[in-house]
Amino acid sequence: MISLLIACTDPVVVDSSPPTSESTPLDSEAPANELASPAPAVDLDDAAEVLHASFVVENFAYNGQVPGPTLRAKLGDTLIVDLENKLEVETTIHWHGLAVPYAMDGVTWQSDPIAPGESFRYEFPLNQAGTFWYHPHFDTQAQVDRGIYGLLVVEDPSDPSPDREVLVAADIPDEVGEDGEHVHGQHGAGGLWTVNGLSAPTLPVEAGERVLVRIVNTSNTGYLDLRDVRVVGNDQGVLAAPTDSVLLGPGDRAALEFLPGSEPIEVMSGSHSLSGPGMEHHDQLLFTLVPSGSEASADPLPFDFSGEAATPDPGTTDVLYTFQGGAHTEQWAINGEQYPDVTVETLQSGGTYVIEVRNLSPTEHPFHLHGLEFEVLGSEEKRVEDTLNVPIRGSVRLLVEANNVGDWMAHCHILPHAHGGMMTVLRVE
Ligand SMILES: [Cu+2]
Repeated sequence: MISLLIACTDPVVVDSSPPTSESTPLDSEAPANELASPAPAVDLDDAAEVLHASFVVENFAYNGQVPGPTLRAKLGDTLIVDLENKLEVETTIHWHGLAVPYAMDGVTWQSDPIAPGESFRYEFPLNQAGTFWYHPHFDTQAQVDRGIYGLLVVEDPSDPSPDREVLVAADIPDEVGEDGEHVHGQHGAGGLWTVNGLSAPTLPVEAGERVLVRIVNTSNTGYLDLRDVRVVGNDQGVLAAPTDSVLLGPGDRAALEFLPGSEPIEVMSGSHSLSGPGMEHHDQLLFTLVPSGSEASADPLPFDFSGEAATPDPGTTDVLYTFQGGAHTEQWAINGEQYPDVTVETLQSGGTYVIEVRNLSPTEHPFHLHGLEFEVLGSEEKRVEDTLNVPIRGSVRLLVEANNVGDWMAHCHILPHAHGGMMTVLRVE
């Protein structure tokens, strides 16, 4: 029994086909251009509170599917993933957005990656609800670009259940060439979005349904600029208050609620790229909700938006990161240093700290921190994230509780930038 069937007693349409050990690319037998969630992982454990999956990574896919098997569990469950590496190169799995124990984080700062032919067991409790994803953190830009990633949802049982839920990985194919270096797919260079591998698919829904779409930007370099949508969740679960737009840099996620009546709803990404808003390309259609029936739009789901105010900015700064570099040099640095030749900043476990990230470069950079969440200071409502865009010449101030001991990667999630050195280490001891 897989945990999602236990968790969802309402008639939620989600990953509903019976899992088999023979993976299929998508879980429905939908016509070729209909959007469906990536097929769920098979749960090898009978216990409701344990999700135990077995992955073989081979031919640049987990269990032969891109995106990889969807992992779906509940807050408080334990996740176990056995990974067998049948690639000809080393790999790891990083659990993007989850504050896992350091040894489970999939980074190779102090430990070796998983060699070809070797296996590794990842095991940790799921203590955060939200929309997450998993991907290698070794030769990351080449491995992620070739499709080695999957989606991970941790449900909060206190959240309301939608009538239909769809998980979406938005990606730009062929961003990195065979040499692992060349970026083809930036907006403006001809790259177009796909969702779960499909170009502008339809999503069949019923008029009057409440539809939740969890969307993850799995691209190496692209920005999703979603407007005129109802955003109910971000990286780290339900927002303090819903919003009507969201900018998702690489690695970032959102939960969108759609309330279709009888009219189709087109979901577009606006014009935003590494060069900022409106510079390089036109709006692009991601997918279209196509309702059947004639019911009127339903009322929104009763999410428990806290309305909580942001923590006042203490005004002090404990750690300052400056993002530097430029596309003309392909040299990317934080505080003038390039990974792995970096100064390790240290926080004391139990303390609360302010990190300021300043972008001194002429391109945008999404800041991602492993192992710890941060609150975005200066927001209207309280906003907790793990991936946040830092605009060109802009800065962000982040409040961090140092509650997880480890050497955590802090980096730009534009993967060619991270690969080019824009990565550092924040130690909690
Ligand atoms: Cu960057």
